[in-house]
Amino acid sequence: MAEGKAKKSGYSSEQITVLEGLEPVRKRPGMYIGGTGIEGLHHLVWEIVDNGIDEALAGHANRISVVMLADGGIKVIDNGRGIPTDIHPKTGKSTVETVLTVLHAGGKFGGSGYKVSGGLHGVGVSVVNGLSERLKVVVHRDGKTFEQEYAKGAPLADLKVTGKTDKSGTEITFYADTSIFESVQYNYETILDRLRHAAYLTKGVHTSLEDEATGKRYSFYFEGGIQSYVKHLNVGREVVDDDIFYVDKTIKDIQVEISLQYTDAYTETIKAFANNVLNPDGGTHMTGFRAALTRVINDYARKQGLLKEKEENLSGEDTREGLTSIILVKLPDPQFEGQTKNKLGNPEVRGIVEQVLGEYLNYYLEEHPGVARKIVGKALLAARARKAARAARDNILRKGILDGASMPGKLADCSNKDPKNSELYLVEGDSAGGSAKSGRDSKSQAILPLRGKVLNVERARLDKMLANNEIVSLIKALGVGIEDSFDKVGLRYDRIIIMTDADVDGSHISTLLMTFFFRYMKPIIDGGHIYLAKPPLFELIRTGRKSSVFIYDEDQLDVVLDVEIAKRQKEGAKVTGDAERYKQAGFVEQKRYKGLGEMDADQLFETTMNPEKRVLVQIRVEDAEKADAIFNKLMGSEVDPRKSFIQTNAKFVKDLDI
Ligand code: 0RA
Repeated sequence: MAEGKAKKSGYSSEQITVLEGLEPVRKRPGMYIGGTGIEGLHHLVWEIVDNGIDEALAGHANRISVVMLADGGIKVIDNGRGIPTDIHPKTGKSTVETVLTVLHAGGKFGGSGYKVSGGLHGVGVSVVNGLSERLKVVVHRDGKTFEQEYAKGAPLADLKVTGKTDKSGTEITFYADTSIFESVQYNYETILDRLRHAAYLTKGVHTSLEDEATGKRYSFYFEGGIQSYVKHLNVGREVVDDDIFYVDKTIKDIQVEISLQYTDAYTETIKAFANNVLNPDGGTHMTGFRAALTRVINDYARKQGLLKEKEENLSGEDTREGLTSIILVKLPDPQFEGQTKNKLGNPEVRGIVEQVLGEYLNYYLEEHPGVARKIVGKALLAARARKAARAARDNILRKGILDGASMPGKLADCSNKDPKNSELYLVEGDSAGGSAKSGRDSKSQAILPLRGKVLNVERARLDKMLANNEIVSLIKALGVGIEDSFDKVGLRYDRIIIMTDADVDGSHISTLLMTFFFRYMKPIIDGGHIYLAKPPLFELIRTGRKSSVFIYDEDQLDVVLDVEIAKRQKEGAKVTGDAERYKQAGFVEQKRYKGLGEMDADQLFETTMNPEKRVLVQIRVEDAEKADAIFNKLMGSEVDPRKSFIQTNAKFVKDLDI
């Protein structure tokens, strides 16, 4: 256990604040778990797991296991202290029953009890009980095993001793209420991801997941905690040095853990957590981190004469180029800000993080002069490139290339000038671009063909990007400018639709475009303006082209063939089992489309561009963020992870013909 973490427990039953019954939870589940969809359902699991994590953080548990039971239930086991079993003075019931039936009676809201997991969850195990058809709790404590069962939050009997034990801990099995949740189907990967995270963020904890139905199981333990996390994030990237900086220090009840390592990437990956909850919008811990990093690297560079007296300081951005870091703070009373509570607000955290990183990073650089020189060298290069990029951009802006007055030659614009009724297709290749131009609805649909591999956004700096015609055409066509001159208000199209072949190059180009939008035009993604077009994968041809059926994915192919075969059988047609499935279904041909180029202009419009029939997939920020991560992996300078990545990653590689 790290210093300062294992507080004296000092828990007693009176500390548990009793609020109210569980009725409100069943009436308005959304208030407690966000909703009754798949996310709300998983929230039940997080709630119990987080209680186990709290035990681990308080130094009393090191193992948390989740089992997806074959009968649909979820069982969560921890080896913590076990929920106290004594009679609670306020309720006259056991503390177990109190914790499970009284809202906010987790023992963690009354002040001095140590509560770490914070933020949006931490609503209490009673919420899970209230939303479960059945729940069973088993507690191992003081040499005895206790059990109690509930239905819809109400105890079926008192807590009973059922045996002797030398273990301690809590086991909770619950069956989410099917009359409340839209579905009670849990997702293995989602739970696994959460448990992986928990193991990274809680040093010394083992987490595991088992799915009884499939027999799959997996467990996590990361000796290095967030150091292992940084290592994991940098798989596939060339690191500046193998050594990973790490500090764990507690000042005034605030524990600060930071791990960092530089890579040759041009982007930064910095994740800040408060009490194990990710804060996507940063906050006071992030601010303190940045301040310390900039200061320490500049001071070191000056002291070593790597930065001359007359040279200006390295900017914060320069010092973060290629940086991968995890910042984890733990504090008794986290405050979250902003509409989505995505930002840590506690003002005292800033100075403490700055102090801890300032002091220890400085030691680190002094003790690792080789690493330090490489880090400073990289920041100096970043500064130089930033200046060059600015000069190149200013040059381009001066020439008015991006000013929107002139449209790129390759753009076939739509006649409609109102963005609301305009959309832009970004089409892979000049030939598909040609078909799209002749097939489109020219009133509302504009076409911009993009030739070949657009450009490697990872390696390319803004100056190089602006030297690329395709990118300049794109920026001009959109009318929003770039970087300092970026303004979403100028956006000339309401929908920007990426249309590529369903093959390696196509997925590469769409990943790349999404990465470009993510890095340089995020507000456009936030606004929901970016889409992927889905061209058909198959055409089922009947005699006479008119009655063709276009199919967009393998599942749909199965369904359509099943339906058609059943229909024909019902109509009494002879269906021979040996024939190909499409023949059984009464088609003469099943044609596979490998690319947009195989369709003529009319077909392309009908299958992929016609607003009445086409399939569009809206790109959300999470998708673009994933694209960005995939991009980093694909562009990483090491070959092996790239190869294994392509072999194991389904989504983008699914329809590829490799
Ligand atoms: C109330 C007080 C204490 C621990 C817990 C609840 C507790 C709850 C859960 C739920 C799942 N696993 C859990 N483990 C512990 C403090 C215990 C003490 O003072 O001994």
